[in-house]
Amino acid sequence: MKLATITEKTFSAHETLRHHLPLLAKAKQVFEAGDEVRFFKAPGRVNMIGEHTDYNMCPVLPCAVDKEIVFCVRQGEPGVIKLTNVEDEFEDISFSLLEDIKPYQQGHWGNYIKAGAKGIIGRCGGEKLRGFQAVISSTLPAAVGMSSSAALVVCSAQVLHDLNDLGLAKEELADICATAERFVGTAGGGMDQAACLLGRKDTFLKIDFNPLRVQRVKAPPGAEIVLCDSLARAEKSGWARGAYNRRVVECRLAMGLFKRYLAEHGESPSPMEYIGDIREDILGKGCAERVEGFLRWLRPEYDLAALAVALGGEEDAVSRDYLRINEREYLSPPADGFKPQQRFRHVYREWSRVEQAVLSLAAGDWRSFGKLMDESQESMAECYEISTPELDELCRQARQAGAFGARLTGAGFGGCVVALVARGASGEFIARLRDSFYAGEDVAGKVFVCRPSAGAGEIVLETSSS
Ligand code: NG1
Repeated sequence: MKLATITEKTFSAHETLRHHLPLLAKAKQVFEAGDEVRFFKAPGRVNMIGEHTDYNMCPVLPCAVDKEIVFCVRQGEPGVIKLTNVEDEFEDISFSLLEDIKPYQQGHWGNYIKAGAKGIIGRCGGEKLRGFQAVISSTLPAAVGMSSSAALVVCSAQVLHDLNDLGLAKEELADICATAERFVGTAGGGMDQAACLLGRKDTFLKIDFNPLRVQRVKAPPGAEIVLCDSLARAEKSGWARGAYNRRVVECRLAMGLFKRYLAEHGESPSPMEYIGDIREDILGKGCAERVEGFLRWLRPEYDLAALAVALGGEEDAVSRDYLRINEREYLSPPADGFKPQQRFRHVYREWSRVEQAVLSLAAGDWRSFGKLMDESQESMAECYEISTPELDELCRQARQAGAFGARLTGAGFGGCVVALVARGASGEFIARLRDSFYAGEDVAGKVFVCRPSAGAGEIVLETSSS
């Protein structure tokens, strides 16, 4: 569609684009009136339950939501990507797909765009790819646990994919984007990219990994999702990255120790790599009993020397085999010791909560669902140590204000709480939280209702006058 034919009226009439009016004005400044443009969106996600389970190949239960990043795209010079953000605080970026793509400094927003491009190049090669120029706009808050980072990665990959007619399945694109986002430095799992790409209106997604599988579950018609910002920030490109990567390593260590435990108890080795492999079809009957025995066998904390003894190797070998984050980095052992027992306990039980949550949804039992959310929060605070005093307090006040359940959502260490509230009661719920947690201040943009929405893809504008 020619840019000149797109009016403010067209934008305002569209259910998504009407939230991105500054995008049209900016595109008209940056592009020529005669340019053919296309629009793409990538939504954020809210994870309802199943936290820090994805990189352990255990299931999650998120939904894509109605807050998103939108790209207005025109074809660019071959092999070059250029981006302008509607927000002036984000500088313009430009890079070539034909050279080795090096990251900007840590925390730069352009790294997520580069990650998406790198993912596509890694899968399809970069030589023949058409480049693009885009102006981008977002209604997705950053660093609150709604995966704005994954939305950028996915949108960049989706645009390259569609402009070049690459014909990949959404599931494959999700896997590519999940691997690609590690370019930014977190050893993350695959939940965010899968939720962003595979979302559907009024639907929760039960996502299993290795291989990626999605079961679509109807979102509770009798309940609403309310997101509440704890106002504490956890920049995953900053300090929270180390705290996140530590959990990934501790789970890896827990699996190494689990295999040692089984060997010490006379079991022959089985092909297990992740906590999600602790299943009857791999391990045989009696998984839960073995897990209970293992939890009793583990010590609460291990330093590197104790790990070497428990794993039966040298300290150097433990570092090499377990502490690696990416090609460049290894985790430094934490001063308070590794805590595989607590981490394992959270993940294994959280997995079971996800399975139960799906059953509660099918039964229309939002109260049970809410109770599972509360248990998840307790486990994240006590065992996984990813909650904060603000998040704990906000969850408590959300329950007092009438939520069926409330828990932090996303990586933790700050960001948002997700609360499940009876349909029609969100107004009263928000007012009560405003008066308590937010001490009567304006909560616009801090507490809001989210709706499960469609996943990433092209937005087609019908006609210039519609
Ligand atoms: P967010 O909230 O987007 O930082 C992170 C990981 C997920 C998942 C959750 C915890 C990335 C890109 N995302 O999400 O894979 O592990 O934490 O459940 O690392």
